[in-house]
Amino acid sequence: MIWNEEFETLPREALEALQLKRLQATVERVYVNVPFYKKKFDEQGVTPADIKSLSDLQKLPFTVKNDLRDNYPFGLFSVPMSRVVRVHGSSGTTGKPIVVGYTKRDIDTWAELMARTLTCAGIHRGDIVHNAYGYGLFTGGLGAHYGAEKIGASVIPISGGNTKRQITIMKDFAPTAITCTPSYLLHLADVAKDMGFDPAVDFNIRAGCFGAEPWSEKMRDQLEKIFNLDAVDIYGLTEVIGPGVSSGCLEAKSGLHVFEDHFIPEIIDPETGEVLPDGEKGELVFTSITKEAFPVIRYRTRDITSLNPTPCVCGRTFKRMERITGRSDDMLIIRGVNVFPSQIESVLMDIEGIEPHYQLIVDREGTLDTLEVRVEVNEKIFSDEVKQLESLERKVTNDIKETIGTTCRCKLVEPKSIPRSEGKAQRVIDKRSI
Ligand code: DLL
Repeated sequence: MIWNEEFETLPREALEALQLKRLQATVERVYVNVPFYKKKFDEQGVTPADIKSLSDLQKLPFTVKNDLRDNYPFGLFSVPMSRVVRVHGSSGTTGKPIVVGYTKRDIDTWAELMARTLTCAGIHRGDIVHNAYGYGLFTGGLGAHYGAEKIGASVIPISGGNTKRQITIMKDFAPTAITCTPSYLLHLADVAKDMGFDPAVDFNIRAGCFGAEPWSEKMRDQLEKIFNLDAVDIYGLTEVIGPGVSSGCLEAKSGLHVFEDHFIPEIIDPETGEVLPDGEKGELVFTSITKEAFPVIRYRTRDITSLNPTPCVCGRTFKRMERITGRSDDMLIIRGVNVFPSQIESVLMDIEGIEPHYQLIVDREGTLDTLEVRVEVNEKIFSDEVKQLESLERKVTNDIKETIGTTCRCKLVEPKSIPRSEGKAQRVIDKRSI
């Protein structure tokens, strides 16, 4: 099922005409209302009147996260505070959070986009949605909440944390759908098992929208099996709106449809800023074309993916972005080799006896980078003979070397010894930067 048939299946030509109209209005809006954009456009020698076609977007300068920090907290808002009905933010790893604002219409737009997203995952009126994304400044909780209400589902606004209570509620309220980070779903499964439940049998959940962090196809298979549900990948970021920027679909489970009537995606070479053709991998850039309070122009997400314009079996005409392999700032460079944590995850998920809980510890010995892969094994293997553990460690090391081309040290650890997350998992500890 498609939530908004009219827009989600627009033929390309009509979609592009709509995008151009909306882009022109947005560029005009920020030029007039946000001194930061006016200054940047003036420096680049471009005015709103220069945007005559979609390809003219390339004349506009990029916006980066530091621009948001420099204008903290409300400097990039393009409406007066009296029209802002909500703010959200994201903390990131350094310094102050970045702050974004929404008008009443922006909140409605966002609810519409999340209604589309939930529908993409096969969630409808009549479903009971266990919403375990965090409520608060983070966009996950309230984003999914408004979308679920819009489609007429019954929302359990459980937020993250207090995991045992979540399991009891999952049993008693019998939700049919769940929304949370993939790593939290894993944690929910473990706690449920500890409490004596089999998530595939004892719960009623058949669908879920998972995102906010990178996860692999292998992890999808595993989560689907553990809970006996269909798992759809959903993507978004605070700066652009929150979740609801793109969504996988139940029919194809291959790539995420970018809601292009609201956001124009581009893929650029992160080094040169040059726009790359569809199919090529690079950094994802978004321009929002309907937002009022906090439009962004050519915002560099740092997320690495490619765009696929081929039609999808689900009937949606929007381009699909490939599953995010990682952020360019999460990409580890180990002795000159580029490594994404999700590549290592894929290798680990293929090995019998290995649990999907891992952490990568990067350090430096002298001038040499070191990578330690700490990963849990199941109870049975852990209590096996030392020899068995050693041979499994060798297998992990070899498989990783074969896939990513770099040598790591593998440390198999006891079940439940890697810290669990209630939101985004911390997969990498890079001691080189401490
Ligand atoms: O994580 C918004 C969100 C909430 C998305 C709930 C999906 C579900 P931020 O906290 O600003 O916003 O983090 C955005 O998270 O730039 C990506 O690096 C990463 N990310 C989000 N979704 C995915 C995904 C929310 N499906 C940053 N796959 C983004 C991989 C993702 N990475």
